[in-house]
Amino acid sequence: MLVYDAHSPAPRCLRMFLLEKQLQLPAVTVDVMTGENRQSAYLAVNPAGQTPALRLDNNNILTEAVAIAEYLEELYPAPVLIGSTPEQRAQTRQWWRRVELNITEFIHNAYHYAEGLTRFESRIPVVPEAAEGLKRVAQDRLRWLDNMFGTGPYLCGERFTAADIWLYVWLDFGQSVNQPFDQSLPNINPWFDRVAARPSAEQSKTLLKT
Ligand SMILES: N[C@@H](CCC(=O)N[C@@H](CS)C(=O)NCC(=O)O)C(=O)O
Repeated sequence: MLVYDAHSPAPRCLRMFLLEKQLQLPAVTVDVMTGENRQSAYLAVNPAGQTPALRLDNNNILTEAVAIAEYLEELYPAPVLIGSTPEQRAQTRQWWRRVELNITEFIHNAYHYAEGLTRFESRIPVVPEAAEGLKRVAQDRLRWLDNMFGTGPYLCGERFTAADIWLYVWLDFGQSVNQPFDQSLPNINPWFDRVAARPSAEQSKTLLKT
């Protein structure tokens, strides 16, 4: 297998997932800053032009960090990051979807339309006038998530899962691009510090070894 890695949040989600899985996979780095991912060589890997991607041993390519994580969990079930029973897996996916559909996608698009505009306007359709609204929705939905947070310590209770990884990485990214989250949220704040204290949080800032 070969990971197409990059200095960006979706690849960092995968890196943190791999670290928690204690999995070391060969990797190459794609320079998303200069747009290497939008050139023909990488488009032949992923026609969507996005990172991360995973080349399988049969040369087929998987994209979408969530799909790659699901694939790796099936190949390497332990340590468990999605679930070891149908109910656990469904629970993780429930929180994962709440996180992606309501929060991280909004953070991501708001970034494309505001702080990342000059980089992205030549790559994707951009709607600068939507940026402030998207930022507000992400913050509102984070409050909504905070209200639904159970007794913790993680989104799925006692289990640390991929849903925690995704939310953590994107909130951390948000803080670096003028989308800080509300530091008074009673559940998300201690949860964020708890996840930040995991070695994989710091280590995932570093690109995979090539
Ligand atoms: N939904 C995709 C998003 C992939 C994505 O947007 N990747 C970004 C980095 S976070 C990227 O490659 N951006 C560079 C570009 O779009 O040109 C996933 O989770 O894998």
